[in-house]
Amino acid sequence: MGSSESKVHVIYEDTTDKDIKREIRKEQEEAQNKQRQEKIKQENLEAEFKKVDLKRNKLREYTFGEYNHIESFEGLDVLEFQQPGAIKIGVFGPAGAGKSSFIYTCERIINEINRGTADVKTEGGEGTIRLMDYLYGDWHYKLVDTRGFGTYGISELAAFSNILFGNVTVGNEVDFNSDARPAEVGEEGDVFNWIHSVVFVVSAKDPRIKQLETSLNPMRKYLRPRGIGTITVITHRDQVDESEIEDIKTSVSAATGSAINHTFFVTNYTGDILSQPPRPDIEGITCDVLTAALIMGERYIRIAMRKQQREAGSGEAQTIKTVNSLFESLREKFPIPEHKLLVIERELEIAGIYNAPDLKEAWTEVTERIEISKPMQKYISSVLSAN
Ligand SMILES: Nc1nc2c(ncn2[C@@H]2O[C@H](COP(=O)(O)OP(=O)(O)OP(=O)(O)O)[C@@H](O)[C@H]2O)c(=O)[nH]1
Ligand SMILES: [Mg+2]
Repeated sequence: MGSSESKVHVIYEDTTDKDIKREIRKEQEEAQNKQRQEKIKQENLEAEFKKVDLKRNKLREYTFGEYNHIESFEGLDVLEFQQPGAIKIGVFGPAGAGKSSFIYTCERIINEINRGTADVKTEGGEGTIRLMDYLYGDWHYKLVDTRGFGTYGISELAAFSNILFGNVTVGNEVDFNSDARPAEVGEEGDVFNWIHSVVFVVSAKDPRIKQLETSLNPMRKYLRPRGIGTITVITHRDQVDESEIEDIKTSVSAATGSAINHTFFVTNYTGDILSQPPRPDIEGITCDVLTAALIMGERYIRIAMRKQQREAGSGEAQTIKTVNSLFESLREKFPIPEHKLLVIERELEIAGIYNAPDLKEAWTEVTERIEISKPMQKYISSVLSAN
């Protein structure tokens, strides 16, 4: 072998120590990362709870008239609404939809108690039969739990209307088989005893959800001419896929007649999760529902009291003109294409304005916020001043 052949020296370095150190560093970094993420998660959760607390406190300190310009109630005796439990939020919907669970959830949030008192259906149980009110406290509103709809026939419509106008008193059974008829215009009595805000509750898992638009037709037809706007709560969000949410919302909002921004998708607190810590997602949205219901309630009380004031002045029953019928009379007078008015009607609905008195009162604000051409503004204000 030639001398050109050189020996290769392989030096073995003991890297065990280095590897261990690297491993330790990696573990430390991972632990720090995890800690940082936990901290961010905790901070986010605290921020969410702070937001919920603001909403909750606002609801606990709420006094009647706060959500509308108080001047818009001028000349109306609203003093009796400024006391605990005065504004009644009625909770209606199909049997087993989650009405009582929604109330139970509200009780947990507003009253901050660990166990709500609402009568939630248990396995094999019968569900709610009697009209009951909940949410006792200093708050100026309460929630009224009702019996679930099943047949949507005339007797259920009659019971619905009699609850709305205070003819079924708390503690009494809701009779779905009586031959009573729905309360007619002029038969409604004292506004103070009415239900002032209607919340429809529908389960996203209701097997009859597709038929609901037809089933609820009589209720929608009853509410519309009376100028009663509604809020909708879709329950069981925990049991549907995120991708289905928008479609369900659209079809349920068409069924109940609530505007899309008055349609809320919720998960209720139910028996199983009671022992779990409070959830800001559940609490935030539930507070939003109650706030929307109070806004609608105030408006309804205002138009109902104004209507009764006019009736007392004129000595005859008056009907409330809806935005839809107002626009129909506009089209009879002027050659306006229907679609142009439909767009405005939809915008007004989103703003929670369903009837002529509301539109009249909010008119300046409406012209500032909704795009309506000058000639169209003139047409609308001409029919408004005639109403
Ligand atoms: N997973 C889940 N279950 C719910 C939700 N809301 C209600 N439930 C369950 O649905 C069932 C019916 O709920 P209730 O609150 O009694 O329904 P209801 O509308 O008051 O029923 P009736 O009084 O019979 O008309 C109960 O077993 C609840 O635990 C929800 O958001 N998610
Ligand atoms: Mg119930």
